[in-house]
Amino acid sequence: MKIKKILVANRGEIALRIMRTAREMGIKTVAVFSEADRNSLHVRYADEAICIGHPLSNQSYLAAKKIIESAWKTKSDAIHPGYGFLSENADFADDVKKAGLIFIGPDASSMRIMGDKLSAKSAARKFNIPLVPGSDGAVADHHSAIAIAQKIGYPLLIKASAGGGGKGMRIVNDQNELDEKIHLAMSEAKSAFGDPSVFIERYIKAPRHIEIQVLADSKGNVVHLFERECSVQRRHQKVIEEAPSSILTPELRTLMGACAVQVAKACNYTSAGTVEFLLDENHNFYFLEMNTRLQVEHPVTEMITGLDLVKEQIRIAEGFALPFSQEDLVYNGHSIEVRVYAEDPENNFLPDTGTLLTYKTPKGNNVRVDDGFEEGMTIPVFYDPMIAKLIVHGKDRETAIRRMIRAIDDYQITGVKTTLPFCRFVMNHEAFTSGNFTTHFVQNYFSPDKLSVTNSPFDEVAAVFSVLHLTTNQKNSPSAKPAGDNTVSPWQTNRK
Ligand code: MV4
Repeated sequence: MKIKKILVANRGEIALRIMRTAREMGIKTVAVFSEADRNSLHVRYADEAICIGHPLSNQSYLAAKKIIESAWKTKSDAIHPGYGFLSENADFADDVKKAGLIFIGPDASSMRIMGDKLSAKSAARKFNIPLVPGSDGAVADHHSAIAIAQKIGYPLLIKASAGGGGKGMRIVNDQNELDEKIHLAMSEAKSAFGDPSVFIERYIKAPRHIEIQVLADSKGNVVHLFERECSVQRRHQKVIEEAPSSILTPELRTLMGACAVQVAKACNYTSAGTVEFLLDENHNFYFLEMNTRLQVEHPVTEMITGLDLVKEQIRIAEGFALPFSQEDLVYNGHSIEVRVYAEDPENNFLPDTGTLLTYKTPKGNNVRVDDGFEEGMTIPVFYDPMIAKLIVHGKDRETAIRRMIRAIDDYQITGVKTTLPFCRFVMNHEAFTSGNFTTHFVQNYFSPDKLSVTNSPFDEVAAVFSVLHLTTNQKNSPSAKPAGDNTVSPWQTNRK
């Protein structure tokens, strides 16, 4: 079925990003907004806009009934949930369908399987996906917990089945701690999620977080769009993402990609989804969980594949088969994204909401800024303090890092503190530039005093290069080709 009008049940940069693609496809757009977002860009950009209530999320962007009624009122055919808010709410996906509307995302049944970590693991187990050694199901009692712990060894990790994204996890160093930590984890899980089920896994000490983007249509075709490296995180909040990962070999990429496709098949997935893996120091990988939504960091995948993931989601929701097979898919170059938050990295990343007195985004070749603000706008206190995503592409990782540093330097924001200086610190850090880092990067290397050091390790290299450049230019003809990025078109091999 051809979709003619989409209601976007979200706000900020992702609402705008979805509407742009809809517009390119000739699809009308409807914005919903809270009273705090009356003057925001997604409201102005949409063809129609409906106020759905009070600034508090549970009275606006989480108010499923009001959103579905807005879709009816505007005669929308479909709802795109973006990320966060209702995007992984299976009941909402069901209600949208029952209301005669298309939910642009997976089926509620896939969301339910993957929303519960234990059912996700048992679905994956049936498809022989590598899992972290641990309990096969919820921890039943004291004796079975001790038996499992002895089998897998310490340290181990207790996780809440209803958790995810790091919520409700506890490390257990030895048997003395086991009982107490299980009880703590269970009561925490019960009060946080209403479900006390916990399970045990071996604790992987210094992993990398690698996730695979998948696309699945309603005809049973599933492909992967390679990986994203998301190891640079702070308190389970991703800060920097890149594609490809500097640590994967082509063989490992193919293997993990094939596993991700199997995970998608294990829950009859459709639409765009992400399969998360941990990679240990011996390059063993383990399936962790699946995110059943479009992710914040999806642009790095778009930059290296030339695809528009929202367009693919919409085409899949319309019932079309994927227009490519796995063999058609190639990636080109390297892409990095940094998240620009209104947070003060010198003050424990405290949210710093306020007005963007100066707001000038970086421009130029292979720089993309996905944001939802303009100069003079105020960042509302009610929502996530992300101002923008800054994304670059380059022919290789070093080019992308240099471009990112340039773009960070070109970004001008005053009025609120941002994480840009922190992102510059990461780009310049030897552990990052060498590719030799883990999920402990921030904990291992960052302290606020590091932000005053602005000299790049590239500065020295750049100085050497400029001397070399001068000497070679004297020898070469002035028409010598500049070292541009576009020697190969990234897009020509992507589509049949
Ligand atoms: C783990 C782990 C080590 N061992 N599981 C954190 C979020 C959730 N998706 C799973 N997480 C982890 N699970 C085992 N068996 C370490 C983490 C973890 C982590 C994972 C990915 C990215 C950043 C992280 C930071 C701390 C802990």
